[in-house]
Amino acid sequence: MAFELPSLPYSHNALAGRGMCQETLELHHDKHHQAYVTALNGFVEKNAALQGKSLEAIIQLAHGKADMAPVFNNAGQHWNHSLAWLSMSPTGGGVPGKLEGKLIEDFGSLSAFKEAFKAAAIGQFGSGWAWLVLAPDGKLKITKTANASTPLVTGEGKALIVLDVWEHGYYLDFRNRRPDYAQNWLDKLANYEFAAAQLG
Ligand code: MN3
Repeated sequence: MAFELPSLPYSHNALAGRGMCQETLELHHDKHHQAYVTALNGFVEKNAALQGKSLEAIIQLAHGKADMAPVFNNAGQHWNHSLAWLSMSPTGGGVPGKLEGKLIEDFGSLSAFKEAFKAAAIGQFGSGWAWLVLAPDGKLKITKTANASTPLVTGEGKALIVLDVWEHGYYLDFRNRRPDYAQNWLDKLANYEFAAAQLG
């Protein structure tokens, strides 16, 4: 069965008052994300080894294989974007107590967490992603990946929420100002309720 573009969990203009305009979501979700899904389905159609496999299994299978780089890139981008939409909310920015306690435990303070996350988002040279993960040692950690890579293959932990720092994610709203995009996402868009729910 072909992979499908997941619907946005909010309307295209739901984040417009919080720093992400309707056109950004129309292009980013309906065009960019759809293109990754369409390309992935094209590869699966032509390669029996990929058929019937979950998205996660395809990502693991293609990881590190030069001849499967296009498969990895499109599968990874499908997975990363699917999580990225869930990582934002029209009521984002509020940190539930349970998660706040753990952020303070693992980063020292909420503002220290945000500074570290922002530094990762800024420090990712070129295209990529900044992540809050639950590391194998049980601590919350921040990590970044390039291009289509994902914590699914880096072994850094379970991805809780992710920020897309590809330029297509922020250029309409913030032009070249990635630090402002990251700060706005942390303060007004990030779905910390979803991150907390994922902690279990
Ligand atoms: Mn993107």
